[in-house]
Amino acid sequence: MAAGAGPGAGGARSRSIVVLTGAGISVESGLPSFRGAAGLWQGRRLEEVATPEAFARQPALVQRFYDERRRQLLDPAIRPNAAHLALAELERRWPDPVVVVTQNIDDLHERAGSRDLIHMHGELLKARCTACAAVHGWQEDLAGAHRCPGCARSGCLRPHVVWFGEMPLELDAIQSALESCALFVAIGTSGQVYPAAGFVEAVRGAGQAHTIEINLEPSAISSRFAEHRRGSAAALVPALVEELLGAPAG
Ligand code: BJW
Repeated sequence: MAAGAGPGAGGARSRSIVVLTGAGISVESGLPSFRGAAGLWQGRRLEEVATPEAFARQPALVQRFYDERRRQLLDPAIRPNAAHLALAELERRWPDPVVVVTQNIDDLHERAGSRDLIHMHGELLKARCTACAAVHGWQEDLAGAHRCPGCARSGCLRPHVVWFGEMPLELDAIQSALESCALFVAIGTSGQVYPAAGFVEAVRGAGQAHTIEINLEPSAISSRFAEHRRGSAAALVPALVEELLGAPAG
């Protein structure tokens, strides 16, 4: 059980919750993970397409990778699953902040209703101008000639995502949420990509928070968590949320 994280537990201490999500939470919505059997794209490893160097070398190929994923995300069949919905319900009903830090670039958390949400690796439905740095909502393919709606230069738009070697977004806000939380839950992430893989260590270093990993299988950092729940996110996250919301106050 999530020690100290039940409503009312811990006296005046914050009972805020930080949830880190990875590709595994969206698998049951129909979006593939990166490192599973189906996680390759045209026989390429993610590291071959998700770097600034790859984009400089083969921009059309990298744009195509994201264009395909954007089209898939916009397919009406892709919808938030029970895990996304349960986290949104937790945020609505929990008396203290519930911050979802997602490594995912899909928009399934916001569609489910999460509002206190950080997309640390960017968002697929946004494009960024490499000339003026403006970020724009974007639903079309980026391959081909587009003008930046801000500065009107053409050929400067790239997906608003964080590639290997680039700085993840909102790290200061994430760090302060990690330092003050009473419960940290990591859902569906392989623990192979930093700095996200180091968050559990930051939480442990800060003191009192309970830590839970939810995953089909042990991740690369499982040993750093106090509690492990093995199984699918769509089954286990609603169960955890029900447990938390049902915990007696006081
Ligand atoms: C289920 C499930 C179900 C399946 N239910 N579970 C320290 C040590 C070593 C290296 C580094 C280090 N610090 C930095 C680095 C370098 C690098 C890095 O980590 N490299 C590693 C490969 C070693 N990191 C970076 O370059 C980062 N930048 C950076 O560090 O800047 C400098 C800095 C320094 C100091 C402090 C702060 C910053 C940037 C990383 C950017 C990652 N970008 C990508 C692409 C984003 C765009 C896109 O989506 O295309 O982000 S890579 C890719 O991996 C994507 C994901 O968000 C990320 C993590 O993947 P995730 O979510 O874990 O997915 P999977 O597929 O790996 O795992 C799925 C899991 O779900 C599995 O465990 C399944 O079992 C499980 N699962 N179905 C429950 N139904």
